[in-house]
Amino acid sequence: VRKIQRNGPQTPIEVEQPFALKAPRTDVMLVTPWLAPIIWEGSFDQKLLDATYKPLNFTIGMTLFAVAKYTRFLKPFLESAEKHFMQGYRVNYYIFTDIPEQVPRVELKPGRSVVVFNTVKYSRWQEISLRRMEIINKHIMNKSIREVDYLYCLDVDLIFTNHYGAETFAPLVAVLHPGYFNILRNKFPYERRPESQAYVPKDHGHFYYIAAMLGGTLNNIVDVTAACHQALQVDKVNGIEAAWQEESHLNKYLVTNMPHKILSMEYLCNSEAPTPASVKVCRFSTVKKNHAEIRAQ
Ligand code: UD2
Repeated sequence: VRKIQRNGPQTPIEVEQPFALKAPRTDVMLVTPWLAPIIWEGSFDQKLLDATYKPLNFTIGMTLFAVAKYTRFLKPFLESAEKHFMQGYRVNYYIFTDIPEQVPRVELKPGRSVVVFNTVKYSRWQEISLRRMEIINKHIMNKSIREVDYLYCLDVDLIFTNHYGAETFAPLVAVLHPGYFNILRNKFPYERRPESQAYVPKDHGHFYYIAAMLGGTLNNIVDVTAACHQALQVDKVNGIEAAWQEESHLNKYLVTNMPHKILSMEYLCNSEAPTPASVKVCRFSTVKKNHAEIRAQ
């Protein structure tokens, strides 16, 4: 894993002057109690970030699972990513599928590539998302995924609708769940049975994160996927499945291993619910789907 240095831009660029006594936004939380930034439109300067990070020539990895009928989401997903995701950076899309012949040919910009890995189709749809942690971990450990500076692990039934770039870089980054950003933590859908490894007591936790996106450096992704995989295995042996499968285990992990950066709901908009007033720009949105029709039987 390459050492990531954060330099300033090589030549000074003109940006609006920030003032210590003037918050760029006053309607939302911009920094957590453990001092991690929360990313919202208006809280960052894209030009300044790109001038800082583009010279470092980063390669960004992305894992995507498209098993059984979910291969149909690949084309719109990749086409939208080519328009909005990490423009001007090198990107490797790592696609895990049981039907490699259904991976579409999408025109990619220079420096961007698709790598396809075969994966098996588990009989239960829950098993497909549950196994992602294990499979991603294995592919980093056996070096099938390497030489990426940041890795993003994403659901495939989504599309990019706006800029999604360097403002999301962090050792470990997670996204606020669009359904639970403004409720008391005792109402978060954490796993509440103490018998599960994903158990979170009602008075614990800070935010509820969505499992459709997890990002970070390879060593951080190795740690989180290993911890979740191990917890999932213990639950399996004990005959218990957490309420929201790997999302419950991810949330449990993030209660104590707090992310270094949090992305607001701009980075995961629910296209089937009204957009909250605080969301000025939707960058990554769910795609309408018929769960019963599409899930593996
Ligand atoms: C939610 C979460 C998801 C995961 C899941 C666990 C959102 C937007 N996503 O998604 O991250 O926590 O709950 O229950 O809230 N997949 C396949 N083939 C299948 C089934 C799933 O490839 O037959 C993959 C695919 O990449 C998909 C992902 O697994 O995007 C998550 O599965 P889902 O989209 O069916 O689950 P969903 O929408 O309930």
